[in-house]
Amino acid sequence: MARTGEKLAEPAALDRRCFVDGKFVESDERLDIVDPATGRKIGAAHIADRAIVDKAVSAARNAAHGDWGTLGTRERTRLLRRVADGIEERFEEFLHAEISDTGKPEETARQIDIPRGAANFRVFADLIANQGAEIFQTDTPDGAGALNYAIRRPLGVVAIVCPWNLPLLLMTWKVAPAMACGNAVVVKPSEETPSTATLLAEVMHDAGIPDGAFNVVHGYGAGSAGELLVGHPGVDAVTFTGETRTGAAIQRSVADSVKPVSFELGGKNPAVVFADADLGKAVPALGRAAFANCGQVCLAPERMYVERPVYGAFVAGMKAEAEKLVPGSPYDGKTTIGPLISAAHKKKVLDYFDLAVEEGATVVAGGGVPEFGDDRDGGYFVQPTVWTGLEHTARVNREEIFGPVCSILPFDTEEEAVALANDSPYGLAATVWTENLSRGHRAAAALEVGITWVNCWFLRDLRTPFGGMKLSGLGREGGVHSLGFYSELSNICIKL
Ligand code: NAD
Ligand code: 6OD
Repeated sequence: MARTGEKLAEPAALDRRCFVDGKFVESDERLDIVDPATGRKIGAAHIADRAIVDKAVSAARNAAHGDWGTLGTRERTRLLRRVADGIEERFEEFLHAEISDTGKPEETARQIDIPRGAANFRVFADLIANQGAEIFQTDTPDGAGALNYAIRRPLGVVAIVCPWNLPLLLMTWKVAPAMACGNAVVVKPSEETPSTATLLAEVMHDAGIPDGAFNVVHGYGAGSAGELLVGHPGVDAVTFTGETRTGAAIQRSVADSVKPVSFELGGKNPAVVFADADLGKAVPALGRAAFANCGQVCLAPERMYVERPVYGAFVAGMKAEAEKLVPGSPYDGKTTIGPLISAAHKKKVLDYFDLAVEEGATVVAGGGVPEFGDDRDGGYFVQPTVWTGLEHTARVNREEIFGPVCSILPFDTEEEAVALANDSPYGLAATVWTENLSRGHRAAAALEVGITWVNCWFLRDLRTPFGGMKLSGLGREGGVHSLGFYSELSNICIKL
Protein backbone atom coordinates (compact mmCIF):
# COMPACT_ATOMS: atom_id res chain seq x y z
CA MET A 1 0.00 0.00 0.00
CA ALA A 2 1.49 3.36 -1.03
CA ARG A 3 1.86 5.76 1.92
CA THR A 4 1.19 9.47 1.77
CA GLY A 5 4.23 11.25 0.39
CA GLU A 6 5.50 8.24 -1.54
CA LYS A 7 5.38 8.41 -5.31
CA LEU A 8 2.45 6.41 -6.69
CA ALA A 9 2.96 4.39 -9.83
CA GLU A 10 1.42 6.11 -12.85
CA PRO A 11 -1.60 4.31 -14.35
CA ALA A 12 -1.51 2.07 -17.41
CA ALA A 13 -3.68 3.12 -20.38
CA LEU A 14 -7.28 3.17 -19.24
CA ASP A 15 -10.16 1.50 -21.05
CA ARG A 16 -13.48 2.36 -19.42
CA ARG A 17 -16.45 0.41 -20.78
CA CYS A 18 -20.14 0.84 -20.03
CA PHE A 19 -21.72 -1.60 -17.55
CA VAL A 20 -25.12 -2.93 -18.50
CA ASP A 21 -27.10 -5.77 -16.95
CA GLY A 22 -24.09 -7.06 -15.03
CA LYS A 23 -21.69 -7.03 -18.02
CA PHE A 24 -19.13 -4.64 -19.43
CA VAL A 25 -20.06 -3.59 -22.96
CA GLU A 26 -18.04 -1.94 -25.69
CA SER A 27 -19.19 0.69 -28.14
CA ASP A 28 -17.86 1.92 -31.46
CA GLU A 29 -17.31 5.48 -30.30
CA ARG A 30 -14.78 6.54 -27.68
CA LEU A 31 -13.98 9.69 -25.75
CA ASP A 32 -10.47 10.52 -24.55
CA ILE A 33 -9.47 10.39 -20.92
CA VAL A 34 -6.85 13.08 -20.38
CA ASP A 35 -4.42 13.50 -17.48
CA PRO A 36 -5.11 17.06 -16.27
CA ALA A 37 -1.60 17.32 -14.83
CA THR A 38 0.09 16.92 -18.23
CA GLY A 39 -2.65 17.25 -20.86
CA ARG A 40 -1.68 13.81 -22.19
CA LYS A 41 -4.24 11.24 -23.28
CA ILE A 42 -4.15 8.33 -20.84
CA GLY A 43 -7.06 6.25 -22.05
CA ALA A 44 -10.57 6.18 -23.44
CA ALA A 45 -14.15 5.59 -22.39
CA HIS A 46 -16.78 3.86 -24.53
CA ILE A 47 -19.62 6.25 -25.41
CA ALA A 48 -23.07 4.73 -24.91
CA ASP A 49 -25.25 5.14 -28.00
CA ARG A 50 -29.05 4.96 -27.96
CA ALA A 51 -29.04 1.13 -28.07
CA ILE A 52 -26.76 0.89 -25.02
CA VAL A 53 -28.80 3.43 -23.07
CA ASP A 54 -31.99 1.51 -23.99
CA LYS A 55 -30.46 -1.75 -22.78
CA ALA A 56 -29.27 -0.16 -19.52
CA VAL A 57 -32.70 1.28 -18.77
CA SER A 58 -34.45 -1.94 -19.68
CA ALA A 59 -32.06 -3.99 -17.48
CA ALA A 60 -32.68 -1.54 -14.64
CA ARG A 61 -36.46 -1.88 -15.07
CA ASN A 62 -36.20 -5.66 -14.86
CA ALA A 63 -34.03 -5.45 -11.73
CA ALA A 64 -36.28 -2.83 -10.13
CA HIS A 65 -39.33 -5.02 -10.61
CA GLY A 66 -37.47 -8.29 -10.01
CA ASP A 67 -34.32 -9.47 -8.21
CA TRP A 68 -33.37 -6.15 -6.65
CA GLY A 69 -36.64 -4.29 -6.05
CA THR A 70 -38.27 -7.26 -4.34
CA LEU A 71 -35.32 -8.08 -2.09
CA GLY A 72 -36.01 -7.69 1.64
CA THR A 73 -34.43 -4.80 3.50
CA ARG A 74 -32.04 -6.99 5.47
CA GLU A 75 -30.53 -8.62 2.38
CA ARG A 76 -30.47 -5.35 0.40
CA THR A 77 -28.62 -3.50 3.16
CA ARG A 78 -26.25 -6.45 3.67
CA LEU A 79 -25.27 -6.25 -0.01
CA LEU A 80 -24.82 -2.47 0.15
CA ARG A 81 -22.49 -2.86 3.14
CA ARG A 82 -20.51 -5.35 1.06
CA VAL A 83 -20.18 -2.66 -1.59
CA ALA A 84 -18.70 -0.35 1.07
CA ASP A 85 -16.29 -3.13 2.08
CA GLY A 86 -15.40 -3.69 -1.58
CA ILE A 87 -14.47 -0.02 -2.07
CA GLU A 88 -12.22 -0.20 0.99
CA GLU A 89 -10.62 -3.48 -0.10
CA ARG A 90 -9.75 -1.87 -3.45
CA PHE A 91 -8.95 1.52 -1.92
CA GLU A 92 -5.65 1.98 -3.78
CA GLU A 93 -7.28 1.20 -7.16
CA PHE A 94 -10.04 3.72 -6.51
CA LEU A 95 -7.39 6.20 -5.40
CA HIS A 96 -5.38 5.75 -8.62
CA ALA A 97 -8.50 5.96 -10.76
CA GLU A 98 -9.70 9.18 -9.13
CA ILE A 99 -6.26 10.75 -9.21
CA SER A 100 -5.56 9.91 -12.83
CA ASP A 101 -8.92 11.31 -14.02
CA THR A 102 -8.91 14.49 -11.91
CA GLY A 103 -5.26 15.29 -11.16
CA LYS A 104 -6.18 16.01 -7.53
CA PRO A 105 -3.41 15.55 -4.95
CA GLU A 106 -3.21 12.06 -3.53
CA GLU A 107 -3.81 13.29 0.02
CA THR A 108 -7.14 14.92 -0.93
CA ALA A 109 -8.45 11.76 -2.56
CA ARG A 110 -7.07 9.56 0.23
CA GLN A 111 -8.63 11.61 3.02
CA ILE A 112 -11.89 12.70 1.41
CA ASP A 113 -13.07 11.21 -1.89
CA ILE A 114 -12.53 7.49 -1.44
CA PRO A 115 -13.49 7.15 2.26
CA ARG A 116 -16.73 9.07 1.58
CA GLY A 117 -17.46 6.72 -1.31
CA ALA A 118 -17.56 3.82 1.15
CA ALA A 119 -19.22 5.81 3.95
CA ASN A 120 -22.17 6.79 1.74
CA PHE A 121 -23.17 3.12 1.39
CA ARG A 122 -22.92 2.45 5.14
CA VAL A 123 -24.85 5.57 6.15
CA PHE A 124 -27.79 4.85 3.86
CA ALA A 125 -27.80 1.11 4.57
CA ASP A 126 -28.05 1.92 8.31
CA LEU A 127 -30.70 4.53 7.74
CA ILE A 128 -32.98 2.30 5.70
CA ALA A 129 -32.43 -0.65 8.04
CA ASN A 130 -33.47 1.41 11.06
CA GLN A 131 -36.29 3.47 9.63
CA GLY A 132 -39.54 3.36 11.51
CA ALA A 133 -43.02 4.30 10.40
CA GLU A 134 -45.66 6.48 11.97
CA ILE A 135 -48.95 4.77 12.67
CA PHE A 136 -52.12 6.57 13.73
CA GLN A 137 -55.07 5.02 15.51
CA THR A 138 -58.04 6.86 14.03
CA ASP A 139 -61.59 7.11 15.35
CA THR A 140 -64.49 5.91 13.19
CA PRO A 141 -68.25 6.58 13.61
CA ASP A 142 -68.94 2.95 14.57
CA GLY A 143 -66.35 3.14 17.33
CA ALA A 144 -64.22 0.29 15.95
CA GLY A 145 -61.49 2.63 14.71
CA ALA A 146 -58.92 2.34 11.96
CA LEU A 147 -55.18 2.10 11.69
CA ASN A 148 -53.60 4.54 9.27
CA TYR A 149 -49.96 4.41 8.19
CA ALA A 150 -47.75 4.86 5.16
CA ILE A 151 -45.23 2.57 3.50
CA ARG A 152 -42.30 3.57 1.30
CA ARG A 153 -42.08 2.19 -2.21
CA PRO A 154 -39.10 2.53 -4.54
CA LEU A 155 -39.63 4.77 -7.57
CA GLY A 156 -38.28 2.17 -10.02
CA VAL A 157 -35.40 3.35 -12.25
CA VAL A 158 -33.38 6.38 -11.18
CA ALA A 159 -31.05 8.18 -13.62
CA ILE A 160 -28.02 9.68 -11.85
CA VAL A 161 -26.04 12.32 -13.77
CA CYS A 162 -22.76 13.31 -12.15
CA PRO A 163 -20.07 16.03 -12.31
CA TRP A 164 -16.29 15.66 -12.38
CA ASN A 165 -15.12 17.51 -9.28
CA LEU A 166 -15.69 14.80 -6.64
CA PRO A 167 -16.61 11.91 -8.92
CA LEU A 168 -16.89 8.93 -6.57
CA LEU A 169 -18.09 10.95 -3.57
CA LEU A 170 -20.92 12.69 -5.42
CA MET A 171 -21.95 9.64 -7.46
CA THR A 172 -22.24 7.35 -4.40
CA TRP A 173 -23.99 10.14 -2.47
CA LYS A 174 -26.91 9.44 -4.85
CA VAL A 175 -26.38 5.78 -5.81
CA ALA A 176 -26.36 4.61 -2.16
CA PRO A 177 -29.71 6.10 -1.05
CA ALA A 178 -31.36 5.31 -4.39
CA MET A 179 -30.38 1.64 -4.14
CA ALA A 180 -31.03 1.47 -0.39
CA CYS A 181 -34.63 2.42 -1.17
CA GLY A 182 -34.84 -0.48 -3.65
CA ASN A 183 -34.44 1.41 -6.91
CA ALA A 184 -32.26 0.27 -9.78
CA VAL A 185 -29.95 2.96 -11.14
CA VAL A 186 -28.34 4.04 -14.39
CA VAL A 187 -25.36 6.31 -13.76
CA LYS A 188 -23.95 8.77 -16.29
CA PRO A 189 -20.57 9.88 -14.94
CA SER A 190 -18.96 13.03 -16.24
CA GLU A 191 -17.16 12.57 -19.57
CA GLU A 192 -14.05 13.94 -17.80
CA THR A 193 -14.03 11.30 -15.05
CA PRO A 194 -15.38 7.92 -16.14
CA SER A 195 -13.05 5.73 -14.08
CA THR A 196 -14.38 5.32 -10.54
CA ALA A 197 -17.91 4.57 -11.80
CA THR A 198 -16.46 1.76 -13.90
CA LEU A 199 -14.55 0.37 -10.91
CA LEU A 200 -17.66 0.64 -8.78
CA ALA A 201 -19.42 -1.60 -11.31
CA GLU A 202 -16.82 -4.32 -10.62
CA VAL A 203 -17.34 -3.90 -6.89
CA MET A 204 -21.14 -4.12 -7.27
CA HIS A 205 -20.78 -7.32 -9.26
CA ASP A 206 -18.34 -8.88 -6.79
CA ALA A 207 -20.56 -7.90 -3.85
CA GLY A 208 -23.43 -9.90 -5.36
CA ILE A 209 -25.67 -7.01 -6.41
CA PRO A 210 -28.12 -8.53 -8.93
CA ASP A 211 -27.53 -7.84 -12.62
CA GLY A 212 -29.26 -4.68 -13.83
CA ALA A 213 -29.54 -2.99 -10.43
CA PHE A 214 -26.46 -0.83 -11.14
CA ASN A 215 -25.61 0.29 -14.68
CA VAL A 216 -23.12 2.80 -16.07
CA VAL A 217 -23.39 4.61 -19.38
CA HIS A 218 -20.48 6.80 -20.43
CA GLY A 219 -20.64 9.73 -22.80
CA TYR A 220 -21.27 13.44 -23.05
CA GLY A 221 -24.36 15.36 -21.92
CA ALA A 222 -26.38 17.25 -24.56
CA GLY A 223 -26.99 15.13 -27.68
CA SER A 224 -25.27 12.15 -26.08
CA ALA A 225 -25.70 9.58 -23.31
CA GLY A 226 -26.76 12.17 -20.69
CA GLU A 227 -29.64 13.57 -22.70
CA LEU A 228 -30.68 10.12 -23.97
CA LEU A 229 -30.80 8.85 -20.39
CA VAL A 230 -32.71 11.61 -18.61
CA GLY A 231 -35.36 11.81 -21.35
CA HIS A 232 -35.77 8.03 -21.56
CA PRO A 233 -39.40 6.95 -21.01
CA GLY A 234 -38.22 4.02 -18.86
CA VAL A 235 -36.61 6.33 -16.30
CA ASP A 236 -38.83 7.18 -13.32
CA ALA A 237 -36.76 9.92 -11.64
CA VAL A 238 -33.66 11.99 -12.35
CA THR A 239 -31.10 13.18 -9.85
CA PHE A 240 -28.40 15.53 -11.07
CA THR A 241 -25.37 17.38 -9.76
CA GLY A 242 -23.75 19.97 -11.97
CA GLU A 243 -24.07 23.42 -13.47
CA THR A 244 -27.27 25.39 -13.09
CA ARG A 245 -27.77 25.79 -16.84
CA THR A 246 -27.42 22.00 -17.31
CA GLY A 247 -30.07 21.54 -14.63
CA ALA A 248 -32.34 23.84 -16.64
CA ALA A 249 -31.69 21.79 -19.82
CA ILE A 250 -32.50 18.55 -17.97
CA GLN A 251 -35.67 20.09 -16.60
CA ARG A 252 -36.74 20.85 -20.17
CA SER A 253 -35.91 17.27 -21.24
CA VAL A 254 -38.14 15.75 -18.56
CA ALA A 255 -40.92 18.35 -18.53
CA ASP A 256 -43.45 16.36 -20.54
CA SER A 257 -43.01 13.16 -18.53
CA VAL A 258 -43.43 14.91 -15.13
CA LYS A 259 -40.60 12.90 -13.53
CA PRO A 260 -39.42 13.84 -10.05
CA VAL A 261 -36.08 15.65 -10.19
CA SER A 262 -33.49 16.50 -7.56
CA PHE A 263 -30.89 19.09 -8.53
CA GLU A 264 -27.67 20.05 -6.76
CA LEU A 265 -26.40 22.99 -8.80
CA GLY A 266 -23.86 25.77 -8.86
CA GLY A 267 -22.99 28.33 -6.21
CA LYS A 268 -21.28 31.66 -5.56
CA ASN A 269 -20.76 31.20 -1.89
CA PRO A 270 -20.01 34.00 0.56
CA ALA A 271 -17.75 33.92 3.59
CA VAL A 272 -18.45 36.56 6.26
CA VAL A 273 -15.62 37.33 8.69
CA PHE A 274 -16.48 39.54 11.67
CA ALA A 275 -13.86 41.56 13.54
CA ASP A 276 -14.29 39.35 16.60
CA ALA A 277 -13.39 36.18 14.66
CA ASP A 278 -10.37 34.14 15.64
CA LEU A 279 -8.27 34.95 12.56
CA GLY A 280 -5.75 32.29 13.56
CA LYS A 281 -8.46 29.75 12.76
CA ALA A 282 -10.44 31.65 10.11
CA VAL A 283 -7.57 32.35 7.72
CA PRO A 284 -6.23 28.78 7.31
CA ALA A 285 -9.77 27.38 7.19
CA LEU A 286 -10.81 29.83 4.49
CA GLY A 287 -7.56 29.24 2.61
CA ARG A 288 -8.47 25.57 2.50
CA ALA A 289 -12.08 26.37 1.61
CA ALA A 290 -11.10 28.58 -1.33
CA PHE A 291 -8.25 26.49 -2.75
CA ALA A 292 -8.92 22.82 -1.89
CA ASN A 293 -9.43 20.67 -4.99
CA CYS A 294 -8.08 23.69 -6.92
CA GLY A 295 -11.26 25.60 -5.99
CA GLN A 296 -13.42 23.05 -7.78
CA VAL A 297 -15.85 22.49 -4.93
CA CYS A 298 -19.40 23.76 -5.31
CA LEU A 299 -19.31 24.89 -1.65
CA ALA A 300 -16.07 26.91 -1.96
CA PRO A 301 -16.36 30.57 -0.91
CA GLU A 302 -15.36 32.70 -3.92
CA ARG A 303 -16.38 36.01 -2.28
CA MET A 304 -15.31 36.96 1.21
CA TYR A 305 -16.77 39.89 3.17
CA VAL A 306 -14.51 41.02 6.01
CA GLU A 307 -15.30 43.57 8.75
CA ARG A 308 -13.13 46.63 8.22
CA PRO A 309 -10.97 46.53 11.41
CA VAL A 310 -9.51 43.13 10.44
CA TYR A 311 -9.66 43.55 6.66
CA GLY A 312 -5.92 44.27 6.18
CA ALA A 313 -4.80 41.39 8.39
CA PHE A 314 -7.21 39.02 6.68
CA VAL A 315 -6.03 39.98 3.17
CA ALA A 316 -2.40 39.45 4.22
CA GLY A 317 -3.37 36.07 5.67
CA MET A 318 -5.12 34.90 2.50
CA LYS A 319 -2.18 36.05 0.38
CA ALA A 320 0.10 33.86 2.52
CA GLU A 321 -2.34 30.92 2.26
CA ALA A 322 -2.39 31.19 -1.55
CA GLU A 323 1.37 31.58 -1.87
CA LYS A 324 2.29 28.64 0.35
CA LEU A 325 0.49 26.14 -1.90
CA VAL A 326 2.73 23.87 -3.98
CA PRO A 327 1.35 23.08 -7.44
CA GLY A 328 2.38 19.87 -9.12
CA SER A 329 1.70 16.32 -10.11
CA PRO A 330 -0.75 14.39 -7.92
CA TYR A 331 1.84 11.62 -7.81
CA ASP A 332 4.32 13.92 -6.05
CA GLY A 333 3.91 13.86 -2.27
CA LYS A 334 4.92 17.55 -2.00
CA THR A 335 2.00 18.73 -4.14
CA THR A 336 -0.73 20.61 -2.27
CA ILE A 337 -2.67 21.99 -5.25
CA GLY A 338 -3.39 20.12 -8.46
CA PRO A 339 -4.51 21.28 -11.89
CA LEU A 340 -7.97 22.27 -13.08
CA ILE A 341 -9.91 19.50 -14.78
CA SER A 342 -9.53 20.39 -18.47
CA ALA A 343 -8.16 22.78 -21.06
CA ALA A 344 -11.65 24.25 -21.53
CA HIS A 345 -12.04 24.86 -17.81
CA LYS A 346 -8.57 26.39 -17.59
CA LYS A 347 -9.50 28.81 -20.37
CA LYS A 348 -12.72 29.73 -18.54
CA VAL A 349 -10.85 30.43 -15.28
CA LEU A 350 -8.10 32.42 -17.05
CA ASP A 351 -10.80 34.48 -18.80
CA TYR A 352 -12.08 35.39 -15.32
CA PHE A 353 -8.51 36.32 -14.29
CA ASP A 354 -8.52 38.83 -17.20
CA LEU A 355 -12.03 40.01 -16.42
CA ALA A 356 -11.12 40.66 -12.77
CA VAL A 357 -8.32 42.99 -13.87
CA GLU A 358 -10.62 44.70 -16.40
CA GLU A 359 -13.18 45.19 -13.62
CA GLY A 360 -10.56 46.94 -11.47
CA ALA A 361 -9.18 44.19 -9.21
CA THR A 362 -5.93 44.46 -7.35
CA VAL A 363 -4.26 41.07 -7.75
CA VAL A 364 -2.95 40.31 -4.26
CA ALA A 365 -1.74 36.81 -5.07
CA GLY A 366 -1.49 34.63 -8.16
CA GLY A 367 -3.37 35.76 -11.25
CA GLY A 368 -1.39 33.64 -13.70
CA VAL A 369 -0.11 30.20 -14.58
CA PRO A 370 2.77 28.45 -12.77
CA GLU A 371 5.77 27.43 -14.87
CA PHE A 372 7.51 24.10 -14.31
CA GLY A 373 9.88 23.62 -17.25
CA ASP A 374 8.70 20.04 -17.72
CA ASP A 375 5.66 18.09 -18.92
CA ARG A 376 3.48 19.71 -16.27
CA ASP A 377 3.50 22.83 -18.47
CA GLY A 378 1.06 20.89 -20.70
CA GLY A 379 -1.27 20.49 -17.70
CA TYR A 380 -4.15 22.70 -16.62
CA PHE A 381 -2.55 24.51 -13.69
CA VAL A 382 -3.41 28.04 -12.61
CA GLN A 383 -2.15 29.98 -9.62
CA PRO A 384 -4.34 30.28 -6.53
CA THR A 385 -5.53 33.85 -6.78
CA VAL A 386 -6.70 36.56 -4.37
CA TRP A 387 -8.34 39.80 -5.48
CA THR A 388 -9.30 42.96 -3.64
CA GLY A 389 -10.79 46.22 -4.86
CA LEU A 390 -13.64 44.78 -6.91
CA GLU A 391 -17.14 46.23 -6.66
CA HIS A 392 -19.60 43.85 -5.04
CA THR A 393 -21.59 44.03 -8.30
CA ALA A 394 -18.64 43.03 -10.54
CA ARG A 395 -19.28 39.96 -12.70
CA VAL A 396 -16.36 38.24 -10.99
CA ASN A 397 -18.32 38.56 -7.72
CA ARG A 398 -21.61 37.30 -9.18
CA GLU A 399 -20.70 34.44 -11.52
CA GLU A 400 -19.46 31.02 -10.45
CA ILE A 401 -15.80 30.62 -11.51
CA PHE A 402 -15.11 27.18 -9.99
CA GLY A 403 -11.39 27.79 -9.68
CA PRO A 404 -8.88 28.60 -6.90
CA VAL A 405 -9.99 32.20 -6.41
CA CYS A 406 -11.31 34.56 -3.78
CA SER A 407 -12.37 38.16 -3.95
CA ILE A 408 -12.16 40.00 -0.62
CA LEU A 409 -14.40 43.00 0.19
CA PRO A 410 -14.77 45.08 3.38
CA PHE A 411 -18.01 45.72 5.32
CA ASP A 412 -18.97 47.86 8.30
CA THR A 413 -22.12 46.39 9.89
CA GLU A 414 -23.72 42.99 10.37
CA GLU A 415 -26.79 44.08 8.37
CA GLU A 416 -24.58 45.18 5.47
CA ALA A 417 -22.65 41.89 5.51
CA VAL A 418 -25.85 39.81 5.42
CA ALA A 419 -27.32 41.97 2.65
CA LEU A 420 -24.15 41.66 0.52
CA ALA A 421 -23.96 37.90 1.07
CA ASN A 422 -27.63 37.47 0.11
CA ASP A 423 -27.38 39.66 -2.99
CA SER A 424 -26.69 36.74 -5.35
CA PRO A 425 -28.68 34.64 -7.80
CA TYR A 426 -27.25 31.57 -6.03
CA GLY A 427 -27.95 30.21 -2.54
CA LEU A 428 -25.88 27.12 -1.87
CA ALA A 429 -23.62 27.67 1.16
CA ALA A 430 -22.10 30.31 3.43
CA THR A 431 -19.45 30.35 6.11
CA VAL A 432 -19.53 32.84 9.00
CA TRP A 433 -16.65 33.56 11.35
CA THR A 434 -17.34 35.17 14.74
CA GLU A 435 -16.70 34.49 18.43
CA ASN A 436 -20.13 35.95 19.24
CA LEU A 437 -22.53 33.02 19.50
CA SER A 438 -25.68 35.13 19.16
CA ARG A 439 -24.35 36.80 16.05
CA GLY A 440 -23.44 33.42 14.57
CA HIS A 441 -27.00 32.14 15.06
CA ARG A 442 -28.53 35.41 13.83
CA ALA A 443 -26.44 35.60 10.66
CA ALA A 444 -26.96 31.91 9.87
CA ALA A 445 -30.74 32.30 10.12
CA ALA A 446 -30.67 35.39 7.87
CA LEU A 447 -28.48 33.96 5.09
CA GLU A 448 -30.42 32.65 2.08
CA VAL A 449 -28.48 29.43 1.56
CA GLY A 450 -28.95 25.68 1.95
CA ILE A 451 -26.18 25.38 4.56
CA THR A 452 -24.33 27.89 6.76
CA TRP A 453 -21.18 26.91 8.58
CA VAL A 454 -20.21 28.92 11.65
CA ASN A 455 -16.48 28.79 12.40
CA CYS A 456 -16.02 25.81 10.08
CA TRP A 457 -16.48 24.67 6.49
CA PHE A 458 -17.42 21.40 4.71
CA LEU A 459 -18.42 19.73 7.96
CA ARG A 460 -21.75 17.92 7.87
CA ASP A 461 -23.51 14.94 9.33
CA LEU A 462 -24.79 12.99 6.33
CA ARG A 463 -28.18 12.58 8.02
CA THR A 464 -28.88 16.33 7.72
CA PRO A 465 -30.49 18.05 4.68
CA PHE A 466 -28.27 19.20 1.83
CA GLY A 467 -29.27 21.32 -1.16
CA GLY A 468 -29.46 24.82 -2.50
CA MET A 469 -31.80 27.80 -2.59
CA LYS A 470 -32.42 30.02 -5.64
CA LEU A 471 -30.34 28.92 -8.68
CA SER A 472 -28.36 26.46 -6.54
CA GLY A 473 -30.81 23.60 -6.60
CA LEU A 474 -34.14 21.95 -6.24
CA GLY A 475 -34.99 19.72 -3.29
CA ARG A 476 -32.92 18.37 -0.42
CA GLU A 477 -30.97 15.14 -0.07
CA GLY A 478 -29.25 13.70 3.01
CA GLY A 479 -30.65 11.39 5.69
CA VAL A 480 -34.43 10.98 5.56
CA HIS A 481 -34.59 13.71 2.90
CA SER A 482 -32.82 11.32 0.50
CA LEU A 483 -35.28 8.60 1.42
CA GLY A 484 -38.04 11.14 0.72
CA PHE A 485 -36.78 11.69 -2.82
CA TYR A 486 -35.84 8.11 -3.71
CA SER A 487 -39.10 6.54 -2.55
CA GLU A 488 -42.78 7.25 -2.75
CA LEU A 489 -45.17 7.00 0.18
CA SER A 490 -48.33 4.97 -0.10
CA ASN A 491 -50.97 5.71 2.54
CA ILE A 492 -52.80 2.65 3.89
CA CYS A 493 -55.87 2.87 6.11
CA ILE A 494 -57.22 -0.34 7.69
CA LYS A 495 -60.73 -0.30 9.14
CA LEU A 496 -60.79 -2.44 12.26
P1 NAD B 1 -22.02 20.02 -15.97
O1 NAD B 1 -23.39 20.54 -15.70
O2 NAD B 1 -21.28 20.57 -17.11
O3 NAD B 1 -22.05 18.44 -16.19
C1 NAD B 1 -22.57 17.57 -15.21
C2 NAD B 1 -23.07 16.31 -15.88
O4 NAD B 1 -24.19 16.63 -16.68
C3 NAD B 1 -22.05 15.63 -16.80
O5 NAD B 1 -22.13 14.25 -16.60
C4 NAD B 1 -22.55 16.02 -18.17
O6 NAD B 1 -22.18 15.11 -19.19
C5 NAD B 1 -24.05 16.03 -17.96
N1 NAD B 1 -24.84 16.81 -18.91
C6 NAD B 1 -24.49 17.96 -19.52
N2 NAD B 1 -25.51 18.39 -20.31
C7 NAD B 1 -26.53 17.50 -20.17
C8 NAD B 1 -27.83 17.39 -20.73
N3 NAD B 1 -28.32 18.31 -21.57
N4 NAD B 1 -28.60 16.33 -20.38
C9 NAD B 1 -28.13 15.40 -19.51
N5 NAD B 1 -26.90 15.45 -18.96
C10 NAD B 1 -26.11 16.49 -19.28
O7 NAD B 1 -21.22 20.23 -14.60
P2 NAD B 1 -19.69 19.93 -14.33
O8 NAD B 1 -18.88 20.92 -15.09
O9 NAD B 1 -19.44 18.48 -14.50
O10 NAD B 1 -19.57 20.26 -12.76
C11 NAD B 1 -19.32 21.52 -12.26
C12 NAD B 1 -20.60 22.19 -11.81
O11 NAD B 1 -21.28 21.35 -10.88
C13 NAD B 1 -20.39 23.50 -11.07
O12 NAD B 1 -21.37 24.41 -11.48
C14 NAD B 1 -20.62 23.13 -9.62
O13 NAD B 1 -21.03 24.18 -8.77
C15 NAD B 1 -21.68 22.09 -9.74
N6 NAD B 1 -21.70 21.21 -8.57
C16 NAD B 1 -22.70 21.36 -7.68
C17 NAD B 1 -22.73 20.57 -6.53
C18 NAD B 1 -23.82 20.70 -5.49
O14 NAD B 1 -23.87 19.85 -4.61
N7 NAD B 1 -24.65 21.71 -5.55
C19 NAD B 1 -21.72 19.62 -6.34
C20 NAD B 1 -20.70 19.52 -7.29
C21 NAD B 1 -20.70 20.31 -8.41
O1 6OD C 1 -20.67 16.23 0.85
C1 6OD C 1 -21.64 16.09 0.09
O2 6OD C 1 -22.50 15.22 0.27
C2 6OD C 1 -21.80 16.99 -1.04
N1 6OD C 1 -22.94 16.86 -1.74
C3 6OD C 1 -20.80 17.83 -1.37
C4 6OD C 1 -20.82 18.68 -2.49
C5 6OD C 1 -19.67 19.24 -2.92
C6 6OD C 1 -19.63 20.06 -4.08
O3 6OD C 1 -18.66 20.14 -4.82
